[in-house]
Amino acid sequence: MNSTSKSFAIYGAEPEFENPVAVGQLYFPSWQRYERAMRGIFDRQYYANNGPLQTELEAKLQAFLGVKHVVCVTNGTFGLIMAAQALGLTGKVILPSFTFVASAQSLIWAGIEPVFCDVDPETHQLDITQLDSLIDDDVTAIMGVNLWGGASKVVELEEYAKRRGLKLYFDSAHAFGCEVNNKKISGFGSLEVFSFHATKILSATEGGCVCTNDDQIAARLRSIRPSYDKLPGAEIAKVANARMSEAQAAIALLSLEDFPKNQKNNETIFKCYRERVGNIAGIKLVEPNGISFSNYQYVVCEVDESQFGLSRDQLIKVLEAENILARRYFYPGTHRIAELDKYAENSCLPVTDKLCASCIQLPIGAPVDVKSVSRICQIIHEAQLESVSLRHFFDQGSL
Ligand code: T4K
Repeated sequence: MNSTSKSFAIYGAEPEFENPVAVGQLYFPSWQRYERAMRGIFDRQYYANNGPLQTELEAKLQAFLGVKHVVCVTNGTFGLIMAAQALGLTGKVILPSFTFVASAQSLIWAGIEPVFCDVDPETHQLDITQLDSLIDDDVTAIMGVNLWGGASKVVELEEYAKRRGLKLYFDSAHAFGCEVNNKKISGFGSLEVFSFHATKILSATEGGCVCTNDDQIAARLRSIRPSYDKLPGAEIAKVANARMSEAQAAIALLSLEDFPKNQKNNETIFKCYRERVGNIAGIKLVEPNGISFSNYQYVVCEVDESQFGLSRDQLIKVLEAENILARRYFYPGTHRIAELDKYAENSCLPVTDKLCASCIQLPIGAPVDVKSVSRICQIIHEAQLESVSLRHFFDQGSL
């Protein structure tokens, strides 16, 4: 791509990438390994419900994460819904609004009122200094969310929750494999929930797990999951079918085996973005923070419109035309989503609002290599250099 404005695909030129480049890990094992795993399922004639692959996966995850119990489930959202039930939550739960909608929706499914907390402008993680002002007699728990391959202040949150007599758990959908003070995220708070969606570093295509060191919570989770078990000492009011299939577990086992390779590759790609976008005016790369080891699964940048010359949404349109499927995570902010907005009438979330209007997620994982990162960053750089004419193009309503 040369530096003249005419070469942008949004003006009608050929897109930079022939095929769409998605965000997300999008792990696909070799066909041979996949076939071998599926053949085992066919030989055993066993598809789901505590199958041998799910059992093997749970044991391997327990060892990898250094946590006593791993309960694999259909997806991360169901893990969060089950978490609320297993913890016996009632009343209200405080959580950041700057997260995927599933975090708050899990509370609605559990009949709990979400209380939205703002986030730290630098780290994007829950702002612990705001908690005091949000707690009333109905608040029973805090749900921390560990974002962008980083972590919220998990140790401080544990101390805080203990002092205030609140339960604490984490939506760690983005944090698989990350470490805080050289300890794997998995055992902070009463429990932690991971997502194994295809866009995550550990993929089961769809899937997730709940981790806990608490025997009773684990028994409750295992009672809820198959929709009928009543394990001793695990009284629960509601059950659900959240079983993980053997096909999901098969992919997850391969993905776990390849975690070191995928993490390393992400780290290399992330460093390449760091070098390339560092010099572009108005683009600030968010570093994974609060961790001693990151999965580097997310490349998130803040776009400062006044410096960059284009808004975040205009940049996304430029990239989309080039077949780069950058995303505005999280938009519009959980507290602005219909039916959840009613819980935010008295909330004050200026940082969340700013981030929801300015954050862009760029591709990482299997869809990109170092060479394509250079091409993506070059387009962003040229969009900045050509921002006046591109803005004129947008202002004229040409799109
Ligand atoms: N908490 C947090 C903080 C989360 O981020 C999430 C999920 C959850 C809880 C809930 O966990 P899950 O119930 O999902 O396990 C995606 C994912 O669906 C979702 O897992 C993720 N977070 C969320 C942030 O993003 P979408 O709707 O953007 O995903 P989707 O299907 O459009 O895929 C993204 C891109 O990847 C698209 O361009 C298409 C492409 N793609 C996707 C798949 C699945 C492929 O090219 N191939 C594929 O196989 O939500």
